[in-house]
Formats: sequence, C-alpha cells, structure tokens
Amino acid sequence: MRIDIITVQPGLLEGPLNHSMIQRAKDKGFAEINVLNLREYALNRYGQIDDYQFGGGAGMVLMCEPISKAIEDLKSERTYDEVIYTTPDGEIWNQNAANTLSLKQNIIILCGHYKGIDERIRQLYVTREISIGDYVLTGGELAAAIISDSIIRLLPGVLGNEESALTDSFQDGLLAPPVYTRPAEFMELKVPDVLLSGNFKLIEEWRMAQAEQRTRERRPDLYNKHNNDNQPH
Ligand code: 6GU
Repeated sequence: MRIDIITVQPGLLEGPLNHSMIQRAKDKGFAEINVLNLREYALNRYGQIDDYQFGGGAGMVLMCEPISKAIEDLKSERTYDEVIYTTPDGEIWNQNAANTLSLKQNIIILCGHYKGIDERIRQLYVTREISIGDYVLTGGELAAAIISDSIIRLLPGVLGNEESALTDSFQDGLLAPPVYTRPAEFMELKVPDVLLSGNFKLIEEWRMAQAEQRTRERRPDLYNKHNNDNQPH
C-alpha cells in the first residue's frame, strides 16, 4: 500500500511515521509513505501557497492551484483509490474505516490547515473527509499520522503475531480485557488464578467476560452497539 501525504508542515510527520512498527512496515515493503511539501508547488518564487479569504475575516486559506498541482502530479503517476482530507468537520475516524482503507492500494491524504483550504478543492478532488475526534488541532498532520498508523498496522505481515490485530480493542466491537505478565504477585496484587490455570477454554471465557464488563462500564455506547450487532435477526 502507498500513502501520499500532502502538507505544509512535513516536519510534523517525521517523528510519528519513521519509528517502530511503521518504520518496520516500510522497511519490509508492506507500506510506502511519501510526504509532499506543498511549498514545492507554490505559485511563485515567493513560495506563496495561501491567501486572504474572499469576504474578509482573519486567517489565510490554502489556494487551489498548489494543491491541484500536487494532486495532479501524483495522479499522473498512478491511480488513487481515495483522496482524504483531514478536517474537524469530517466523518469521525474509527476502526471500521481503518479496516476499509487498509484494503486500498494507493491513497492521498491532504492535511487540513488551520483556516482551511479553498472549498473548490474539496468539491473537485476530495473523496473522503475525516476528523479524528471532537476537539480542534492546529492542523491535519497529526490526524494524518494517526490515520496512517491505524491503517498500516492492519496490513498483512506488519504485526509480528498475525493474530494480534484481530484481538485489538474495537476489532470485535469490545474493549480489550486486562493483561498481566510476571511476577505473579506484585505489591500484594495477584494475577487472576484463571490465567495461571492452563485451561484455555476457561481463560477464553474469562477474557470475554472481562471485555464485556469493561465495555459495559466504560463505553455503554459501544456495548449497546455490540449487543445489537450480535442479535439474531
Ligand atoms: Cl482531522 N484536523 C484538525 N485541525 N482538528 C481536528 C481533526 C482534524 N480531527 C479532530 N480535530
């Protein structure tokens, strides 16, 4: 899978996407991430990419031409399945959306800008608008990193243990159960006996019950949805 990220702040993406699991996914050839600096598509030798908004008001707006040039440049090389725009007024990102996008070949993520981009770019090029939650970030770069991370870890082969993406919180609509490692007792707190029993059927039942209890207590919204989705029709 290939992700092209168009941004005015490429530095904000350097840390999150060049370490740990995502770096390994790139090294192994499972994912390719290419960051484009919008400044390189500037209109003039002053590097202009934004301008005052029509109708007045504070804050600059990213102009059509540089973004259009960047997207057209990418599209001349390959076909893209989605052009995503990160913006607080987009659909809220979740595991379902991550699963769907992990099946795509090539995607573009256009990072939002604090005052926005010319609306016509959204009309002409953007196929999906995504927010990562109901709070405001200074720009869409951190959202783009989160979206990329949650997609790439789902690609086959990226996780060491093939099974572990399937047992994540949210993957079955429930939060994950608690986990423990050695020592079996720490500050008088003991690991639940069942986990030391060696009885895998009992362990599985305990984990399921814990996952349900956690979800019911912490995320009643998820819990109700999980129950409805698992009702016989
Ligand atoms: Cl995608 N962008 C910005 N600027 N703020 C956000 C967001 C995105 N998602 C949540 N807040």
